Amino acid sequence: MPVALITGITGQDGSYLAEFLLGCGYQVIGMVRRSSTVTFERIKHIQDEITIVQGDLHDQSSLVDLMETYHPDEVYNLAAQSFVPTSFSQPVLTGEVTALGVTRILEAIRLANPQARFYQASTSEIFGKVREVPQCETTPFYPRSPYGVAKVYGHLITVNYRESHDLYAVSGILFNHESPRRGLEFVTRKITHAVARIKHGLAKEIHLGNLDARRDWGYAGDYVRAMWMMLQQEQPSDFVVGTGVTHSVRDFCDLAFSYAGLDYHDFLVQDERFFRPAEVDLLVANSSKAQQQLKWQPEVNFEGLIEMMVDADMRMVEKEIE
Ligand code: NAP
Ligand code: F7E
Repeated sequence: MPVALITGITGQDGSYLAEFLLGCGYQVIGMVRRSSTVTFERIKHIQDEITIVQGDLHDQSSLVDLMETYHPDEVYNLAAQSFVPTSFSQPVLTGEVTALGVTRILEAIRLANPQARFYQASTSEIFGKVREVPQCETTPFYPRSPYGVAKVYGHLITVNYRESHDLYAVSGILFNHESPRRGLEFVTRKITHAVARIKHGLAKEIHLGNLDARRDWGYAGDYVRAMWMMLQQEQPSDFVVGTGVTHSVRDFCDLAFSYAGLDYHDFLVQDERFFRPAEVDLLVANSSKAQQQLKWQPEVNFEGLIEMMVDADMRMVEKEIE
């Protein structure tokens, strides 16, 4: 039975990846950080099938211990401070976890488990103020937030360990991917959750920032498959993963409200608090390398994603008011 270690298993992607790897017959070890309350909401349905262990990307010895104890065949580093606005207010913490945390886990692998295959959760945020459209593996980086800067470090240190220490280490440059398990502060989930609350009379408006920003939004369940595929190749290499289609925040809002029979103009309040000091205006992926080499294709499109998220939030709100 192959063994996979997932950091960030309590997050959106961690939960989908754990489900996927269990389905492939893996023993799944999920690293969680200590907290005073339980953070297993997204994995409670599979909790009995996975091994939960404590560790933290701040703490080198906890990572080395995990490598020595479990000798995972595959390590997926999904843990990060992943919310862009928080990276502006907590830039040092973001650098510690999202940047240096990658070196700590690579060091643990190098010292205690060098045969492991390593996946780093890289991001389209490294392209930031984009130098070309669409963006592919060779597009120059121009991050626009402390999060993006930290992820550039994580990306390049992964390449460096591959080239210097002969590790099988890859960075998956994933564009935005969403789901009913997306954190409530991210714009897609903030919108679909608001749609459900407004529809049920629990809220009257939604406050948003920049409606003109464009993103290439896909479904998280599709993207975790690509992570696994990257670790099954003969040679390690980095891949861009996205749908190749871009939409504005306004488009997302329009479709989500319309799907529930509402007009977003009646509920939207533009709010300065949600604008960013520097914005990423346009992201759209050129995933031809992933399509050709990995044979990866997304299965859920933009409209399907919005419907899935609105439906799930409607069910959630209905349960709350039962
Ligand atoms: P998420 O929902 O925010 O999950 C982040 C995870 O990291 C959580 O499990 C969190 O644990 C954990 N974590 C945070 N700090 C930690 C620390 N110091 N030590 C150990 N664990 C820590 O993120 P996601 O959307 O699933 O994304 C997964 C990864 O892909 C992240 O690295 C993100 O930056 C990257 N990424 C995401 C997207 C996207 O569109 N979703 C696109 C490209 C790249 P708690 O539950 O305890 O907070
Ligand atoms: O913002 C605009 C905002 O926070 C998307 C993370 O997973 O994907 C994610 O980062 C856009 C931005 O995601 C609000 O200005 C408008 O232009 O949903 P988001 P993100 O910043 O793209 C990348 C790939 C990652 O790697 C990250 O970890 O929406 N926007 N009004 C708003 N955004 C938020 N959050 N809230 C608003 O009210």
